Amino acid sequence: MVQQGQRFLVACHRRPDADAYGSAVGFAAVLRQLGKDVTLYVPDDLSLTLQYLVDYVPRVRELPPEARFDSTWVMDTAAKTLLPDGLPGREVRGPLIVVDHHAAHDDVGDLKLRDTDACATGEVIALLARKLGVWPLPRAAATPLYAAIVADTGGFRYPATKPRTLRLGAELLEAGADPWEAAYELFEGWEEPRMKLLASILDTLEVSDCGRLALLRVTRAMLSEVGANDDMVEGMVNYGRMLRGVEVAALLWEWPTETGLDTKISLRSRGTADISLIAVAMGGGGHRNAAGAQCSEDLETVQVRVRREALALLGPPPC
Ligand SMILES: [Mn+2]
Repeated sequence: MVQQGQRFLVACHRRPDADAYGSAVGFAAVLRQLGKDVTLYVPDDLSLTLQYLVDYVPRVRELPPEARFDSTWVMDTAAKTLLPDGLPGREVRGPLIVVDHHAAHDDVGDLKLRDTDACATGEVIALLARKLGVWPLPRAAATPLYAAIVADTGGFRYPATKPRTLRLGAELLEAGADPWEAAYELFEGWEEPRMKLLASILDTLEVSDCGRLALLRVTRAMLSEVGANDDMVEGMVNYGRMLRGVEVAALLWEWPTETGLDTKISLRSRGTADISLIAVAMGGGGHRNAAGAQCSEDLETVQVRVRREALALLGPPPC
């Protein structure tokens, strides 16, 4: 599929995170190295965190109407609803190949390059590049793929970090990725409103059920009070999990829709609790230790439901 084609469309899921966008930029750079014509299509706004990757392969936010492609590759996308806006039909885009590391939510893509053992979609792309003989990688691919892997492993900390992950990290550094640049851009370098938002979110902390459940919340009023946006909420749920003894952390997040306010739920767990079960019960999905859902009820109602589901998962309180 890669060898024969010449015109490639590369994209990633909506509201891209570093794994989705880094994988797309990295794969586009690999294809360029192979002499292919590549269109990197990412219509969404990019968070500040991802800005340091934008120059490696410039993206387009709209496709020219006359564009035709031999194949289309979408990164890190486990469900049809996550496909980017404006993805053209089959006659324009050719076959749709999904590159991913999530267990699939639904049948998306004509072809799948899925490895649920991979720590990130960026790892799947790096292995593909190696197979294609683009190795060592050019820096334009190494930098975004390093970002993808560092982000999805929490800086080589989460259990998906395997010896081979660190070996791949070393090879990406040899190919020109900069570890401090990635760490600063992905995990530090906060804007002042985000820091203030963290303070107000921490203020909502409720610990219950013998210290096993931590609940945090964020409302529209909290966001506007400090001038923060929704991108800045990303990752805040981890502060709940950081508390010693907490097994399930949930962040409840007011989310505007056309008709009113939904509540988004971000879930994290530590240890054996499989919180994807809570997410599924709430109409969402995800991984064992990181999952989420969106409900049409208000924050208070959702909080009661989440607590009930968490108790069902954790069993009766031991204290
Ligand atoms: Mn990912």
